[in-house]
Amino acid sequence: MASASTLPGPAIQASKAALNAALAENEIKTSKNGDAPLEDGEIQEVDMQAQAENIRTVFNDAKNFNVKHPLYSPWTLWFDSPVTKGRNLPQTPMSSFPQTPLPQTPGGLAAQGWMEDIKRVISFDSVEEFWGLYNNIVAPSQLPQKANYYLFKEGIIPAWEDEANKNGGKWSIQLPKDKNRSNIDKMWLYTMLAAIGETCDPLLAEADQDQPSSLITGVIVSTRPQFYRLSIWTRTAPIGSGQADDDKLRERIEAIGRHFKMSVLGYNEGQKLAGPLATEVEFLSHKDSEKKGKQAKKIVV
Ligand code: MGP
Repeated sequence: MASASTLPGPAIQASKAALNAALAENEIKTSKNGDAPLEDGEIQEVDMQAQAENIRTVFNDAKNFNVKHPLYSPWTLWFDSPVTKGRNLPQTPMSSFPQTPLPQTPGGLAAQGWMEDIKRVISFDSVEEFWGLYNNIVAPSQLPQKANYYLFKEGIIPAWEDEANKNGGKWSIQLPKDKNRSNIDKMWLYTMLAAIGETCDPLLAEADQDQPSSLITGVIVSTRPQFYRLSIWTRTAPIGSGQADDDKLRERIEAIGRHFKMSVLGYNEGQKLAGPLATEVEFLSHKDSEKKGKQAKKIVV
């Protein structure tokens, strides 16, 4: 997999140190060996034990690791807040601002207005880079009002219009700020870990051949004046046709919602969450979100 990394700061320094260490080691081995090139058909003997001993993960050496743990797929973090609105932000150590161009797909073009203020922060494809990023960005509890982090699979923009989202929907929960200020950072961390660890879609293994990969396209945390919102976006949404395929999809979508509520956020099955400024964990298709709630068919777990 080609590296999607654009990490700055300590994470990139650690990666560079690891790379330099690996190159230096390789140079030493080559000069020690100094072997003649292999003849046709000759087999190179490999000292597997020596190779294994050279592997240093982040657990062995936090600065000079030379092996990273790849994720199932690369992810991109996007961000918007009142500060990014209508502005081309300067290059900073933590960002690849100004904005990178959107894909020239019909979805990319249709979403241009919506995406104007949403800035692409960074892409990553390993566990180590994820932690490098996480340790260097502002936590949701410290963000200004009306800000959003969007963590989406690389190549999918955080917009209804993207091909991967246009037939999908979102599970979301709204949490009053006063009661959740101390929980929201952990909840967002667990939501991101479930996404990048690909555990959000529990029925994936039983999925039909036409839906072989995870239904999750991205996760979002939003800060609003009086509440936080966490969302998980899916590629598809049941339409309530009563057909067997649609019923099966609804089961899979509901399993995502239950996993989100219980395993990620830590609530109990059947626990009532709605109240002033709070909602249940509920699902809405993007098409219904666009209609702004008119005839919306919510699923609640
Ligand atoms: P929001 O920010 O998801 O909802 O969408 P919220 O928090 O209830 O509203 P806010 O005003 O407090 O931010 C707000 C509005 O942004 C929607 O009603 C749409 O008009 C627009 N919008 C949201 N999303 C996710 C999209 C999108 O993907 N594409 C487009 N074109 N507009 C969107």
